[in-house]
Amino acid sequence: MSGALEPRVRVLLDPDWASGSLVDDVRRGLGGRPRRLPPKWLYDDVGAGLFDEITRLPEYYPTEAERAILTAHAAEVAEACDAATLVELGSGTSDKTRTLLDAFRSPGRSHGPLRRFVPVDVSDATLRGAATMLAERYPGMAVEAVVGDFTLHLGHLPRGDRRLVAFLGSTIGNFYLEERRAFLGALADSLDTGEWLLLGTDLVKDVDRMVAAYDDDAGLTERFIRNCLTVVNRELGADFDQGAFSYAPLWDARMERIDMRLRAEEPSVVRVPGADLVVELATGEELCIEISTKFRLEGIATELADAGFEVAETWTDPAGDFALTLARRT
Ligand code: SAH
Ligand code: AVI
Repeated sequence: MSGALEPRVRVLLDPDWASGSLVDDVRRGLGGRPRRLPPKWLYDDVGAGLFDEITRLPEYYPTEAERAILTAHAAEVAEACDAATLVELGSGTSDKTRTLLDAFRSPGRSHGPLRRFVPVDVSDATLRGAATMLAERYPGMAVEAVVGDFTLHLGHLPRGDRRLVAFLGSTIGNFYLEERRAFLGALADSLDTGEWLLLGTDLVKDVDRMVAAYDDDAGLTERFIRNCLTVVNRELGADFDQGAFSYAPLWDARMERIDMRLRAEEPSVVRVPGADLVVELATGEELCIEISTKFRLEGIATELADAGFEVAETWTDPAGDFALTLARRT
């Protein structure tokens, strides 16, 4: 007998989410200007697998930088923070999170062991795999996974039990500025005074290193970004031709973000029957598939304060590539 509790999985996404909600995003995003898609559509099973491979690329430094911070400081986080429930937004494989869970489950922790872990992700299969693995690894801790969208479902997360919300990996950098403000505000609204946020953010650094992280030699990031066209083709019967687009990642120095685009190399007429849409693209026209904003420590503290959080502590890795910020809802 392992003593492991079966993970509970709550599904908040509608059964037709992959097609239904995508229709709205495609009409609004690809039908408008600039032509955009929300990054959640990058993470079907293929995309989730590609992201996992990206985290092991030599050029993609954020994952190991954040892991180094967690390894060095997870015990301090667990001591500083009296949470009994850990919620993880955009949890993916929850690989790095194990370091945090180990610290929160340590018998020496003065607040007592963490009782519950709530990973939240749109990627159903990845989430279920992680939840099963974690339930086995931490017998006695309840794992209550939520297949949900963190832009829609923050109000449906379990309440009480002094929560810490972890948002790791710099996934917050994938929001546009106005979306980030709205997200942080909604997150603050969903927390009670005194509850906690642990936020991972990639920091501004040498431009060549940042660009290389999104333009890797193995071409995995390009495949990851292109995968969203495959998703729209499959779910909405669109006829995007991958060969008509080139991958164009660039550093936007004004907004301090990497901008991952697909550029039409020839005039294209793309039909998206499932969204009742025809997209006409001229040569050189771009689809903005994902941004990855890079941060500065002062900016993080200001944005958190504006949203209703007070920074308790910020840690960086020795190279100063990445930051982890523990903040409290005021
Ligand atoms: N936290 C992990 C994974 C980051 S990748 C890490 O640090 O490595 C981003 C994750 O967020 C993916 O697992 C993706 O499926 C998930 N995701 C993206 N948009 C989402 C949304 N709107 N709601 C919930 N999960 C989302
Ligand atoms: C999940 N997110 C923080 C990744 C990033 O670095 O912005 C997604 C990614 N896109 C391309 N490579 C990685």
